[in-house]
Amino acid sequence: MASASESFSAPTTEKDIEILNLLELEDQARKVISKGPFGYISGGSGDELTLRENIAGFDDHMIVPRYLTGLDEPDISTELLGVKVDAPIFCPPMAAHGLAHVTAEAGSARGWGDGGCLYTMTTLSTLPIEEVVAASQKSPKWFQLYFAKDPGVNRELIARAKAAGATAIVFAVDLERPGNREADMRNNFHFPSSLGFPNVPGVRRGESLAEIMQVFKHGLDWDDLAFIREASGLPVIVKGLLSPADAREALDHGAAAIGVSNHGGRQLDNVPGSIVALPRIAEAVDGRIPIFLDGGVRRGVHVLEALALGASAVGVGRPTLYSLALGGWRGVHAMVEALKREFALAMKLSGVAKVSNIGPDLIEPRSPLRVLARGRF
Ligand code: LAC
Repeated sequence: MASASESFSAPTTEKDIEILNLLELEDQARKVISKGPFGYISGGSGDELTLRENIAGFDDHMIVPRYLTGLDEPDISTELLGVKVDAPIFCPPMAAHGLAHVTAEAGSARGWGDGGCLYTMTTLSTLPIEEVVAASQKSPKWFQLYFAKDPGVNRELIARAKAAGATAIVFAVDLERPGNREADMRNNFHFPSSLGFPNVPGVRRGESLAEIMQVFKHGLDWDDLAFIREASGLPVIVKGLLSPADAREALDHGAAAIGVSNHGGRQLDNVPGSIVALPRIAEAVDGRIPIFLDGGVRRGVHVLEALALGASAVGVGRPTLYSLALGGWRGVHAMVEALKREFALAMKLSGVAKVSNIGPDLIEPRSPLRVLARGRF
């Protein structure tokens, strides 16, 4: 289709990378990922208000540390829906890792798995579910489902994910059609025809995301959650919620967890940053089921803040693809370890011994005037 897609080649480097912080990975990755794919990965929708708010929203709270607690080394391990992990960070669902590196999802899953963390396999991965799992036996896995029009396809995908060891299904509810992504329009971005989406019959090579999404159901409703629960027998995380009312609906319809997310600022623009939406959702859920959050997590203190506001763990999306592009699985592993180190340091310096001790008493809101004064709005 688009001529740019025909000349596509993904980075191949496999090496440890030096990471000062996760924010800097984007500029480094821009130099090695082709223009169209980089625009697709990094871009948000519309004016990218939500894309920016995802990170900036973390400024709205301050951490209030405690001292003389006798704490030496904090324990950063935790449990996600019954699965033990080394840290409350995970790889959230993202499509087409093959845009960032030749090893694609196999590289990302291995990097996260070697870091002792959970990886989310996806419907729109550029490798089959089974190959992703084979490359990363160590890591626990969830499977993200885009709900196909054909129920047989959904059953088949769920069965394969279960056979591959997925312990939960992530039902992504916020992308029946792509948001207003101007970078993709400017670049006339279509997925390169050298990359396929082997998990989903009916998705052709060289298509745009809007074309691909024709395979999936438009007009999703709560019955579709019931279908997934019944077909999988697994806990289902309803991902993409920003409204407390939807969180209550999800609870009523048997969701095992809520994924607070605005799809990386790629869907509707000018919705709240994930961390901004979290407190009201946490209030609605009131501890009955876990809440996971993704969007804008770049710092150890961000992880701490999200957990203090009610999340059980946080997904770290774009930095996964950037570190994959820069160093393959070794790059991803380095990124995961860097964030674990920052998070452990944040726990240590705020006097928190274990993840389950992180609570609302650890933070306080920054005054709205201070936030305004920095020109955020
Ligand atoms: C995205 C999808 C496919 O491009 O998750 O945001």
